[in-house]
Amino acid sequence: MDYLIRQAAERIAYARHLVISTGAGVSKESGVPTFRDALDGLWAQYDPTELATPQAFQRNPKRVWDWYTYRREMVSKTHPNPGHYALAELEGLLPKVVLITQNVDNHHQLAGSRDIIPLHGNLFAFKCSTSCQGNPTSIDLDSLAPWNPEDGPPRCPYCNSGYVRPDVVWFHETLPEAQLTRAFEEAQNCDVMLVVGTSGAVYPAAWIPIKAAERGAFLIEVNPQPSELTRAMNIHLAAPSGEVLPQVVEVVKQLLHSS
Ligand code: BV8
Repeated sequence: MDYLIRQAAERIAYARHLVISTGAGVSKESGVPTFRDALDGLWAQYDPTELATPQAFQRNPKRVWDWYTYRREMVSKTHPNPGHYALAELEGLLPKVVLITQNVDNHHQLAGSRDIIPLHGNLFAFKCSTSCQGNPTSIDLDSLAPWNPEDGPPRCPYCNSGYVRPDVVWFHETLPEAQLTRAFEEAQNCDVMLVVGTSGAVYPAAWIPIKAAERGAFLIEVNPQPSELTRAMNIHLAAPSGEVLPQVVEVVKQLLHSS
């Protein structure tokens, strides 16, 4: 593994334009379960891809709202891990670093990454389910009059008819166009891409590393398991990101310091 870490660090240290693409695995060591981890207790009986849909919210707003409340409360007790901080540190070491994330837990922001493209929204942001003032009709939950949580989500304060919902991208919903367009542009212009903690199972996010590879970028994957993207990788560091990313960044710093 040390040899591969050195190989990866050499590519990253001299990258002109590094793009980082992360999935839920980068937050695993923070204690945030990935979609594929069975959630405990009440939620273990539900398939997340069934709950994270507009249809599920339409059918049973309270169940979906309660699932997100459970996840928000769980995530708010967790913190960025050394992997998040290592990725944030790269921004100050290299000429251009852009971080694309599928995650909605806000940990990259908390760890100090600045140039972030959030593809799937944010667990701690809210909007009107009918986009009554345009998409998104952002809502500050703390500014709402108290409501009875037994009744499920509160009503939108603007139209009082739509429900308040999490500002995340559900399955069968399109991703925010500006974010997706920029993510593909960055992927097609980078010379090195670091893919961390994603199964590559969800589209269109899974296309992003493929676009980079098609343009000749050097791809490095960090994932204890092979993913659906491993075949496209030049290097696969088969280790937890919280352990191996700090080691990679340490070698990057040595290389930059000695050059
Ligand atoms: C859309 C936010 C247009 C919500 C999420 C082709 C093209 C376009 C669309 C599709 C397509 N084929 C199918 C589709 C439809 C669908 C899709 O992709 N379905 C999949 C299931 C096949 N895509 C969509 O619906 C997208 N919308 O394209 O709009 C459209 C419109 C109508 C009809 C068709 C198309 C919207 C997708 C976004 C969904 N929202 N999240 C919320 O969070 O509640 S997706 C959610 O699941 C995550 O954001 C993440 O993206 C995804 C996967 O989650 P996880 O499994 O938890 O994480 P990940 O996959 O990253 O795997 C964890 C990895 O970590 C593993 O590999 C593991 O080994 C690794 N790991 C574990 N420990 C560690 C680790 N790695 C490092 N260190 C460790 N310690």
